[in-house]
Amino acid sequence: MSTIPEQTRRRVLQALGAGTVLLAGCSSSGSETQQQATSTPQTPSQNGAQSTDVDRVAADPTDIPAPIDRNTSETIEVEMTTHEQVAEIEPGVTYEYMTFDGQIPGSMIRVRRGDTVELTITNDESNAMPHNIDLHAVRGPGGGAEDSTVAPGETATFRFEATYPGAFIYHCAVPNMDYHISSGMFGMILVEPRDGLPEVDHEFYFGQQELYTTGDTGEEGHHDFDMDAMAAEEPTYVLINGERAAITPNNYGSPSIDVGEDARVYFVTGGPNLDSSFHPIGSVWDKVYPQGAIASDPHRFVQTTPVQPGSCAITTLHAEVPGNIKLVDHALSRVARKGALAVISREGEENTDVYDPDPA
Ligand SMILES: [Cu+2]
Repeated sequence: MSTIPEQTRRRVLQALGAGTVLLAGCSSSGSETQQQATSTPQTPSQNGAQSTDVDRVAADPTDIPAPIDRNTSETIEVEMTTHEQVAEIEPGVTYEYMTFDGQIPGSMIRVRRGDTVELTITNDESNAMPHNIDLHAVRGPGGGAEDSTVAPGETATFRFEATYPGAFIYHCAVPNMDYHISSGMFGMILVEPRDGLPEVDHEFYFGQQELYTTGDTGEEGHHDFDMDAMAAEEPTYVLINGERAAITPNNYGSPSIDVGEDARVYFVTGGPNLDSSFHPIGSVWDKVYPQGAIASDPHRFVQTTPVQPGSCAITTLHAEVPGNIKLVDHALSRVARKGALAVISREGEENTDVYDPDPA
């Protein structure tokens, strides 16, 4: 079985030649970093949940940069930090996640077409593994990955011009990238068109990934990563924002919009392997920009839009009646059994022309 993180880490580090290849071209002190990169991580207990490093890895779907309101190009400095942190997938079930900026999906980067982005990535010194970042908004080797690989404690910077608009995934791209993405290392960079996006009342940000663990779904205790389950593409969990039903009224709460308002939803699928069949139960996507291709005309009145691993969608919905909208992967066993659920609530007066729950 190739399931124990310690073994995995050793293999990753071995494969990468951590302390030699990794350190070439990086800016911080080599010997210190090598020591950290090859140190033995804590061996997790198989019999009980671990103590958590953080209470939450689920990104707040409303915590995104404001729409861009300028008509000139700028140089945007972006700083990101990678983390390896134990948190709960659901109550009583712990896992050692990997994240950009401690959240899943990672912090949204928002720039304007023509901007220059100076991206600095720091691998937190408490980590055990190397990380990097590949952004699909980058024309360059590995989407930046080749020049951003950092061992624990190191920092790297590269610069690129956002030459084309759209919503693009970014993800870790070290050799075991599928393991890192499954563990949470993905997010979105939004490159707005020069003229910006149409105004909406609300914007929300969600991301889906599937997690492959040694435990069964819901089995209390600490779960390690399961390479064999990943190779078979049989996940234990399918998650929106990194935890089971994280953004729902019974968990961290749901964002709400009023009847009459529009919301734009940015959605990124990390995978590493499964498509999302992204559907709003109780509504429709009034507009969809498939694959986040905002330079094209949107599709109209779409029920379910596929969002493949390594891709995004930009969708909008209009609230005409009150009540919850459940955001799901319409491969519904992933919702009923594996956790892929988020909620946007609609508040306001009934509109019985559109929907009458109790006609006389
Ligand atoms: Cu990584």
